Amino acid sequence: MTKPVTVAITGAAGQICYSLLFRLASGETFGDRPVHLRLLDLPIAAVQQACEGVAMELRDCGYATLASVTVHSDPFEAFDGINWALLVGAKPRGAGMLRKDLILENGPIFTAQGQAIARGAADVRVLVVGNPCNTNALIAASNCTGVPNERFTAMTRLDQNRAVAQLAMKAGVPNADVTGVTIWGNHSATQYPDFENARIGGKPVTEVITDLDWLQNAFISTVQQRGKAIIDARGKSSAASAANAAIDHVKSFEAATAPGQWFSAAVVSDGSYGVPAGLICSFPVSSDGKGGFSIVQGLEMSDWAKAKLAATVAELQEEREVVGHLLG
Ligand code: NAX
Repeated sequence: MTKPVTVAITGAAGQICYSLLFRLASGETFGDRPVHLRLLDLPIAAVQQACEGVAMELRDCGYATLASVTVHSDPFEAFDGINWALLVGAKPRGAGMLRKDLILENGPIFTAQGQAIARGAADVRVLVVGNPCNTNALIAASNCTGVPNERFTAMTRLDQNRAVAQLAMKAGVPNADVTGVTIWGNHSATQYPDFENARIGGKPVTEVITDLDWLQNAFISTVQQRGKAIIDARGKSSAASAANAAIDHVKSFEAATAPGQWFSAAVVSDGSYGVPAGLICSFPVSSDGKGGFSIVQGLEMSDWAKAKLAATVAELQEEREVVGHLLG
């Protein structure tokens, strides 16, 4: 019999989770493994009731792979014995709110959840989606005694998927032809989407898209600003595409990465590419499919690209200073 997987998801009453939970339960993410879902959200009656409604709908799908779904307001209860924690829940950035204020507002959520994961879960992997996700992952990891920092990751897969789509559209090819796209740094407007190491139909991107000005300017800023563009167009932040990226992230860590390929995820730096050790920074990552992963080494970067990486790493360092008092 295949081994069950227990997944806790925070922010379960929110809009990303409404697109995410069904794809965790359906077999799409974990194959034929029975899935136990723990839905965690705030201890507010209306919020808990909304979670119960989502749980009812999950049951109503009749998925062969959904073993159980439970609703929680206590993180210690929700994180007990889990295999994956998907930390989606956070307060959204309000109008006129500075990034620093958002960091200080959401940081404490991740100190408490880090402590709860430490108490409950010996064999857990964590994906932080709630923003600012890199720094929130750093806070959770540093408050989670006994769980290695390597188990904490943050989501830049949506940025990677956005970059793939932009390159494919510009080149007039299917998305599947675009490979080797890396998002470096922070999931923020300073992120660096790397086209220098990406390929289209097996050729370097710069051989297929010869407009270097477009690559260095319009392409990068479109990916960096895509979240805002979605809010402007839809009146709400990305939800289905964010859920899709979270599924991609989990699947990529669960599977063995094909030789010579990689995916983007924010993971704890070991000093690779000059990124200070300990920062949760987006890198090219390769998974061994057995719970281990490595930062892919040896990608070449022009001086122009190195400056882009330095800028986004500087922002991560500033964020680490802002939350210094929350780091355990
Ligand atoms: P919603 O506002 O729809 O839902 C958030 C949910 O989190 C709410 O149900 C709220 O009650 C819950 N919540 C708040 N504090 C909590 C806590 N301490 N414990 C448990 N639940 C808690 O937001 P949604 O659109 O679902 O977005 C969730 C987060 O994802 C936001 O922080 C957002 O900024 C972030 N995003 C991250 C992305 C990424 O690529 N890393 C992209 C999409 C999205 O912007």
